[in-house]
Amino acid sequence: MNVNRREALKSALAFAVVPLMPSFALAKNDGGFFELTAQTARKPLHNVPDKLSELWTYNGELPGPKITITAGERVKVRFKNMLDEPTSVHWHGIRIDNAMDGVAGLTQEPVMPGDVFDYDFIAPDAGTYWYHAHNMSWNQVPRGLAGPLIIQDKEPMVPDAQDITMVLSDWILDENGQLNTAAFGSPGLFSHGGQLGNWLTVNGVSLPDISLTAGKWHRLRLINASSARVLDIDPSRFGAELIGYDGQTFLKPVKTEGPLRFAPAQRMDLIVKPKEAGTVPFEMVTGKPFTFANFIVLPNESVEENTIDLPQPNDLPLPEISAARLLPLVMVGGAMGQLDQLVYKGEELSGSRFMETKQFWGLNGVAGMEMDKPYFTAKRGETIMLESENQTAWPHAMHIHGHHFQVLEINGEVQESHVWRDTFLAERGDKVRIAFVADNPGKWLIHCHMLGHAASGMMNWFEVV
Ligand SMILES: [Cu+2]
Repeated sequence: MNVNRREALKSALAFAVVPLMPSFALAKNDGGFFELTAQTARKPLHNVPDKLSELWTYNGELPGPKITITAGERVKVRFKNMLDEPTSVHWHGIRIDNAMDGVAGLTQEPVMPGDVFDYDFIAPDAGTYWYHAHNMSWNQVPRGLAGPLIIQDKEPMVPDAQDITMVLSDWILDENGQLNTAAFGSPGLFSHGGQLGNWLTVNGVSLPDISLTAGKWHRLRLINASSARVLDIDPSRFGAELIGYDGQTFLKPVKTEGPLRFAPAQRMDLIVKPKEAGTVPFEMVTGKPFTFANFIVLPNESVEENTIDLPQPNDLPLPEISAARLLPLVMVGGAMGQLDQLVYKGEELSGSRFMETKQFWGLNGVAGMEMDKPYFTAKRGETIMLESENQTAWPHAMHIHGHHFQVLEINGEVQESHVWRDTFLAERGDKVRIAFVADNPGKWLIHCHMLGHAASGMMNWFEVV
């Protein structure tokens, strides 16, 4: 982000009316279905008037409308595709019925232009989740096809007004501040860090003000909807404490120190009770802190209790470590990596074949997936332990569909708290050991959530029978 443009943006913002928080909740129709339509819409990404971008949206909104439902309830969504390209909707992080997982080509046929598909599933676990396109994700998500899915606790910990969802997105903008779709799918981006944007928004707005009230507890639900950018967020800089990751709340709040790496697709739940009125920046703290939203703390006479009870954690199946099947998950490839060690559709890739196939990454030496050859097949109820090793020069955010897993060890260090995740970040050289109970029957993806990496090889599937 160049400084001049930022200055220009600031002066433009001084005259723009910035909504405190867009209202983007979704209502149900008579049949109990939420109506969700993929459609184009022209929106500003940078809030400079006249510089609109043609985006692909859900219901013309950015991000997609917030779908809120209570844990254990049925989610019914009538999805209509009004785009010119087939698409599908994935409900990220939900331990969902396989047929509803929304993976075009694996769990369903893509929804063709003009067609309708009914998603109908039980959302068993409370927490912060999101939904996004899962057909050519590398092209569809960074055009805007993503939205929040909030599974509310049966007894919400704070009132609605203090329960704040923040969808963090980065965008690839050109020098005019418009979406630069010409850069999408470039082999250069795919083979390096992925499609990194150069502009950040919160809930689709550049540098929004988000109102909090002094003396009151707020829950902040952060969703990293970026295509590849790992954000560094430091909750201690604005007095917040961490209460959960990827939809799963902890037993008690954790005071963190310094930046937390926040990978694409991950969620971070925080609580904060601001002491006094004022403006507090919300920053990305990679290098020099960069403010991309401001908390406007409003004055208030009364002060709530010093502590707040966290919701009951979800009841997830505990891995049986002694009986676990250990499998390797070796990430290879990419620029400055082991490109010569990849096999794609049974053929060893070399030389010009990388550019022809656009496959640059692999898991266990294999680029992409073969429909007749799962990475592994698990017996329902079996504990699977994955020993991942990132042998590439780049970070990867590995997502497992349909299951949550516990992070057991990072670089040989046993993780005492065994945090639940659905997406884990593996930095260059990292060895991460995770375990989960494969208890959800069906065909499930495991892939990097740097969407360009997934499209260029870092994707496979497993089956639970
Ligand atoms: Cu990756």
